[in-house]
Amino acid sequence: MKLYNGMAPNSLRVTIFLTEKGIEIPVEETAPLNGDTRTEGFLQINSLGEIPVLELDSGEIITESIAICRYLEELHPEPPLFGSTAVERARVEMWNRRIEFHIFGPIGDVGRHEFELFKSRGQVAEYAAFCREVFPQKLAWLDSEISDGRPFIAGDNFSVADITAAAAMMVAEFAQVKIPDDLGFVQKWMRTVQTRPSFPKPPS
Ligand SMILES: N[C@@H](CCC(=O)N[C@@H](CS)C(=O)NCC(=O)O)C(=O)O
Repeated sequence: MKLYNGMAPNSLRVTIFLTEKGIEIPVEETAPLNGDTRTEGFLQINSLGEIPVLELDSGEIITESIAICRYLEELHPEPPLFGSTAVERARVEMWNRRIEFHIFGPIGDVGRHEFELFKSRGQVAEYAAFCREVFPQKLAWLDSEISDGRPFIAGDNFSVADITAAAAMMVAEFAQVKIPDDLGFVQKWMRTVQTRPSFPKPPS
């Protein structure tokens, strides 16, 4: 197996997942900022020109961070990061999708329509500004959802939904979008996940 991965939010999801599982896979460093994902060679591997990409020993290619994580969960079920029971698995799926659409979506679109990397692909400044407005509203929604005191987004256990949300927060940090101070539950959740050994340490 080989993982094409690099410094990018969706790649980080897989990196955190691997560390949580204690799995090591050979990594081919692939830097979107250097154009590595848009070379002819890489486009043969993933026609969308994106990382992460998992290449299996059979040569089969798996893209999409969540699909890669799911495959790895099948091979290494412990510790479970997609839930252990039917209802837990449904809850994790539900929350992962909610986070992808409502949290990662708007902040990802800020990046897509503002960051230098995407300039040549067309950017709509008004849309980026709109997403900057929407993001804190969505965080307020998340804050009220987790105000029941659960430690993690999908309940009592750390899961891929937390990893997806944490990656979104890293995009927010890069885009210099602050989590509002009055969102105490989201703030508390951030502090909890940031202390996990699998999380990159913020620069001191
Ligand atoms: N839905 C995909 C998104 C992958 C993606 O957007 N990857 C970005 C980095 S976070 C990328 O490689 N971009 C390079 C480019 O657009 O050139 C996933 O979850 O893996």
